[in-house]
Amino acid sequence: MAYETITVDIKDHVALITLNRPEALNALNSQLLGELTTALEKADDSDKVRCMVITGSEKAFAAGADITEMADKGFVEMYRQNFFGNESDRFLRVRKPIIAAVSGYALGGGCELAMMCDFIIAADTAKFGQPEINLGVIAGIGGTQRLTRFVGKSKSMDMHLTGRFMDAEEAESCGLVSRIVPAKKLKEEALAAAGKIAEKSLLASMAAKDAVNRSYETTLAEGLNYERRLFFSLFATEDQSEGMAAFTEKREPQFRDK
Ligand code: CO8
Repeated sequence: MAYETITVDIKDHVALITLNRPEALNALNSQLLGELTTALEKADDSDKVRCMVITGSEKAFAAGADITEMADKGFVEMYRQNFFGNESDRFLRVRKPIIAAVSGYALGGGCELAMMCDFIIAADTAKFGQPEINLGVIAGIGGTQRLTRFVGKSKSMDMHLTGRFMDAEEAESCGLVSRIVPAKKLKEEALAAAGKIAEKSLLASMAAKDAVNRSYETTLAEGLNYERRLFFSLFATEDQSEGMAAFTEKREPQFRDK
């Protein structure tokens, strides 16, 4: 399928998806979100892909939802269309790991998109923000919920109420991003992290993603129970036997996703 607003490169079991609307700083419109979720679903289904990386340009990961697409809409249209809702739901059903590699602006829907990924690697130039308040609205694809879970109530309120931006250092110190790398090395570092993930058993990495995400949805006792069941279930896989045999035989494991 030919995409117009993203590019997709698959190499060494990693799908690199690059947001590509430079004229609008990668602002998210329906077409881009549709293409992005379709590309992720295809990667999720493909035997050639074991991890995905979503990135933007040096100046912007994504500067938010496309304001020009939303400006003239009314409540009824937004509600009937479930604006961005279907794409968000499809995104969250992707089971393989997704890394956000963020350089420059990740604002509004761009910050929310990064937070929907499994973890964020930030360039030292990254700027995160939820500036929707300046437009007379609020975040709409998870910002008030996810940012609060990442950084706590006080900082989340600060970001949503003042619309201020957070730099990479602050984002790392409060747990929004997993690591900071020099901007010039962002793609290389994100692909290296994805490559590491791609070496593991896909069954185990999917289970790890599932279990960590469950921690946001349930009580500690239920989450621990869920984790234990997934842990036990991995003992039905050849990859568990292989991983543990390789350790005792002091060699690299050959995972076969079985
Ligand atoms: N939407 C549309 N176009 C945009 C957007 C955007 N979010 N951001 C930037 N652009 C466009 C600009 O209009 C400009 O286009 P043109 O050259 O045709 O005038 C081009 O990108 C370059 O931008 P600037 O000239 O403004 O670049 P600067 O370097 O001066 O500034 C900023 C960069 C600070 C990022 C600035 O562009 C800005 O403030 N952008 C808007 C940021 C923003 O408010 N984001 C939140 C949008 S609302 C949102 O995300 C809601 C998400 C929830 C949706 C939920 C649905 C259920």
